Amino acid sequence: MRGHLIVVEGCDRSGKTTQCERLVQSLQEHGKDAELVKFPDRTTQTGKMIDSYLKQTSHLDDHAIHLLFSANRWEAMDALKEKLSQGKTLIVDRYAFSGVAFSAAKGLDFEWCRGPDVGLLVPDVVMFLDLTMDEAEKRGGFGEERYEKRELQMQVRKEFDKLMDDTWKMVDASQTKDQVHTAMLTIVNELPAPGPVRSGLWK
Ligand code: NYM
Repeated sequence: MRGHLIVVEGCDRSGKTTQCERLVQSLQEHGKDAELVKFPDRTTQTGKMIDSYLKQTSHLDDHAIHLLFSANRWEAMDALKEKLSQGKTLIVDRYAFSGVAFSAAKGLDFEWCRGPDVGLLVPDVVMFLDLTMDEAEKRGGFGEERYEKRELQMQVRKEFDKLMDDTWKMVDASQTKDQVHTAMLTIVNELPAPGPVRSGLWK
């Protein structure tokens, strides 16, 4: 049986990365072949350009960086497909939904933003770690990277709303770390057995 493709999305400071790591660890401890995948993957050629853009050491046109984020996903697709077919469950920290939400929040056309990612692998579930901006700020404020500003994050949240459908699972990220973890683990454990790997996101 193939593995599940599980996407975790949320605004910055929602605890996503910590929870993704913990989820993978828990699944492995329960004997599941699970692996963490993170977008952007900052190790590849496109990832290095994205990294320097995010760290504000380079400037790129908004459209160009949007396409780079998408390319960074496309170049990973064959390998991810192969892993899923081998039975690996993939926990994906950000995906095309972040791509659209962040670029549209900057003012790019929403439909244009979806275009480059049309056809990517379709996740079996998207979990959204939901946290209000006040709660996010209580966690020590945002960092130094591009996009880590209150106004932009508020707009990102609105763009995420437009992308949600009934396959998404909302997780209240204001709970304790243990509660969030349990909620995520329950969602994963309740997923139905997956069918064949599906390409064709947003088709
Ligand atoms: N981001 C992430 C985008 O703008 N577009 C994308 O397609 C993706 C995957 O990059 N603020 C933004 C969201 C984050 C930033 O992500 C880096 P992270 O998870 O902080 O490394």
